[in-house]
Amino acid sequence: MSELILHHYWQSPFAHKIRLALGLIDASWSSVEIPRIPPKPFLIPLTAGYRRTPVLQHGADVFCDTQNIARAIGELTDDCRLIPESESGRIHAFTDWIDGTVFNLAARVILTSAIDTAPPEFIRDRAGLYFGSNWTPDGLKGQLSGVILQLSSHLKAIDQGFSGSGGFATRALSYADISIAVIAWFIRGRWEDGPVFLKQFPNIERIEREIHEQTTECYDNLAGEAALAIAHDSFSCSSKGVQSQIGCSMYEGMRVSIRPQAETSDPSVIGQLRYLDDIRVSIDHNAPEVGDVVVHLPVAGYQIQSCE
Ligand SMILES: N[C@@H](CCC(=O)N[C@@H](CS)C(=O)NCC(=O)O)C(=O)O
Repeated sequence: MSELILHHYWQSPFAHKIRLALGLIDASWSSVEIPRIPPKPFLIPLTAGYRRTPVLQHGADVFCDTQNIARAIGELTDDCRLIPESESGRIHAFTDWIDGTVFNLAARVILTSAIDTAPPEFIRDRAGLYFGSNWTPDGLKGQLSGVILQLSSHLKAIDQGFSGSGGFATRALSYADISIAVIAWFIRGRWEDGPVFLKQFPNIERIEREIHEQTTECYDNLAGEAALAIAHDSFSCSSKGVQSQIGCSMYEGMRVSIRPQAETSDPSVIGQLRYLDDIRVSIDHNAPEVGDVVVHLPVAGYQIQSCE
């Protein structure tokens, strides 16, 4: 069994990003398969309510959101190939934009195209997460052409950003290239026009191919109950302390709620503030199934609010 435990399901594009990230640095991991829609009984006790996929567990430390997970993989494995220090700002800014703007457009195209065929409860769940509460099937269908145009405009810009060989931000392939490859993998596999659509972007297709050729998949399977037991038997040594910020009044031990900034149906994550810097927020959480754990989220893209 590996110390890195990925809670995921195989169809998830964000989880695929992390599987590829682990694969690009030859890291081995344990796979806990979780359901595609709630309830997620072996995930929620660990995450203080965070329900998205994937989640990376390392003992009693629980890392949510792929931006944060990619960073954590570098820290936990001491391997900076995914996000080389000198390019870290550029890679994070770029992948943040891909995960938000570009992924959201791709998800709109794929969900709209599947609206009459996918299980209704799946469409309802995902539309609530990605489009907020005011969506209608006809509204989504009416916007489809405009959404495809936006998606192709962004992909064209990315495609033109490559200089013939190597990666987008670095000569060797990095996390930025993985993010691009996953968008292509998602569009190719889930939208029937995807393979033809992608032919317009030869550099993106090259990166998708090279990333999948250069990654190994080294994992074993672990039951959800066993992962909870590992958290229960572990102790987090993660940092404590709250960095001060102008105009901001947060302190260690404060009870906070954390949720995505966008309008979504995600539940809030609630706990005691343990650590906060420019990049990461960590909370102490306790549940009978896992004992004391620390849940880590990124600051960018999440609203942290006092519950006191
Ligand atoms: N910002 C999050 C987004 C993750 C996300 O939206 N994942 C999708 C799966 S690809 C999800 O959680 N879907 C709902 C679910 O699995 O319950 C991240 O980077 O990890």
